[in-house]
Amino acid sequence: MLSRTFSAHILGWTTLTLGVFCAVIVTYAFTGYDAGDTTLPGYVLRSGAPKQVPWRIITAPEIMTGATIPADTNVIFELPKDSPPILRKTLLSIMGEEIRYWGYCLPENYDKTDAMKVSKLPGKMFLSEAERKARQLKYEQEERKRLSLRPGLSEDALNGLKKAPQGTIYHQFETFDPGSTCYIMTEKPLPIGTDPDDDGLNNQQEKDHRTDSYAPDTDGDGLIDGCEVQLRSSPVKRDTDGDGLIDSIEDANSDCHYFAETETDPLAWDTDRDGLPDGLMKMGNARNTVIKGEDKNLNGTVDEGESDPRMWSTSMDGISDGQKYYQCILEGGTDC
Ligand SMILES: [Ca+2]
Ligand SMILES: [Ca+2]
Ligand SMILES: [Ca+2]
Ligand SMILES: [Ca+2]
Repeated sequence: MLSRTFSAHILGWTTLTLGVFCAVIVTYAFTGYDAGDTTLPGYVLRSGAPKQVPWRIITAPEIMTGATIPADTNVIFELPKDSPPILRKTLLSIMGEEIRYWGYCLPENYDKTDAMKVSKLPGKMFLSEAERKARQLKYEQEERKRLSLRPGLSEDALNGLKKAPQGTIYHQFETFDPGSTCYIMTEKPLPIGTDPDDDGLNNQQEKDHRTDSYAPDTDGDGLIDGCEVQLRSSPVKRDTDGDGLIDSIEDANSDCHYFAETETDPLAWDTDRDGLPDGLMKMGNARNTVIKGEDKNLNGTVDEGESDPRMWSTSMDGISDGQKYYQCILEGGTDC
């Protein structure tokens, strides 16, 4: 009985939204930016679509545990009613910077009869960063082509083309409201999910990275999981490159980016390539092991008796810190 009600409910809103989304697609096709040169909504949008594009529904409970949006599929997803509003970059991960996708959301209390009265579609459209870039490029190319047909137009005027006019690139919101129903089409698989521990990784990404979806900093190194994914350090390893400095010491300002001027590289054990590890590391072979490094007390600052892990030659005399270390050893030094 329960399952019958559930299927009826799913079917109900599927049929309802399918109609609307077909309308969206048709409308979309007439904007003239159908990305016809690429795989993205290309075959959905071209009139007389040559290929059958499958449909898939991702339910609110699936979004709560995490799911993967398949590529080249018409996907409808419903956001849980009792979760807080969620940022696009979290709900769909930060992969939109490289992956082209576009979508459309209907508000929670969407009423079909109201929608039919107005010519404008209810709800709003969202585009990934990569999709916006691609549309911008396409716009510029077309504009360039169109203008170059005009005689006497200077190269400067052509180069002056920067921004597509308002209304060409529709990207209308960054935060998804609870209970809304959305459509999405992506060129590559995308992780989707809620983020109960508020660490910037949705629950599917937490599964993919084997992190704890209820612990913001799974490995306890001081950087939250989402930050480590941006930084490309491991969210399950405190010292990703094994140089003795934990990841949050290397990303000193915790902005999730490696800044070469002031920080050491969390993905390289020898940032300045002077032959000495950033922190302290065991080196050598089974017969002869030495512990060496630059930031010997592993605190992220250059103290008395230490060399700078960001400088090949800390004293700037043309001799590398690594060479100085060997000189010190050869001279019988004990604290090199
Ligand atoms: Ca999370
Ligand atoms: Ca961490
Ligand atoms: Ca390092
Ligand atoms: Ca150095």
